[in-house]
Amino acid sequence: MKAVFDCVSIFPEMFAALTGFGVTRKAQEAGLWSLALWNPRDYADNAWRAVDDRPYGGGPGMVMQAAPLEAAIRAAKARQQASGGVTQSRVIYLSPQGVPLNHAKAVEMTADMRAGVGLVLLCGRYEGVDERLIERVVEEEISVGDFVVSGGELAAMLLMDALIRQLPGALGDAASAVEDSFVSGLLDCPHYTRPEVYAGQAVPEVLLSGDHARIRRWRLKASLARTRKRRPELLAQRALSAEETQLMAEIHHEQCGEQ
Ligand code: 9D3
Repeated sequence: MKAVFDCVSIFPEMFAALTGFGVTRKAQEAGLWSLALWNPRDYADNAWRAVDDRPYGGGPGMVMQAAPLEAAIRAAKARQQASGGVTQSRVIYLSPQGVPLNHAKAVEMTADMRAGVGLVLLCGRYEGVDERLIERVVEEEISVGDFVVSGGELAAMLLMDALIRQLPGALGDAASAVEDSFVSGLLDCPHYTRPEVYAGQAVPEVLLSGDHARIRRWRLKASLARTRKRRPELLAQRALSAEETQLMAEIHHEQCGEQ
């Protein structure tokens, strides 16, 4: 089943970042996913196509009005149901107040899409959208992290990219998605390519050895050391194998020796 996305946005042209480039473009050309864009301005009831107004209660900025957003979302849902294959549409509002996106969530959502769930992604601008619209039609709110961006479009594209690259056949090398950082619960190891010496820095000798067992162990150790240094909370959430425990002990001793 093809993954079906519909995005509601006043800046539909932004989505060319996904449809025009790289893995996501190739996957769309291969028919693995489809996208339809819905501009709420097309559903505005005024000649100047305004879809925002001043907030009740006062304060800075503007709020997106419920009616044109609801009309665009209904049109998106109708297209999904008619597209064939979609058995259920899920309306998601990308919002700073949402549940933070993570890899486990992305895996779950990709599985849902493969099983026939179409996503309708609502992208807000200005200060946000009228709460009554959220109560009426939004099923889930998702944030992409604890930082502020200018609107929901880039967040929607991050989410879509994370889902699309997991679709079977989306990545040239089938192994890439499984070996990804976070799939293993660890940060990735360093990577090197030609030349063998760059700016006086040589590639670690082990990577030139051809000894695949040693290389695998070196990479695992480098991943563990990086994760311990940069993201210790990831290690706290994850069990270690016997080999990983051994490597962590080595890392610990080497760090002590550096003091
Ligand atoms: C002063 C209150 N701000 C809310 C935290 C105002 C505000 C900031 C940014 C209102 C809307 C936005 C636009 N952001 C998004 O639409 C957004 C977002 C984000 O800013 N961070 C992380 N994830 C997301 S998903 C959508």
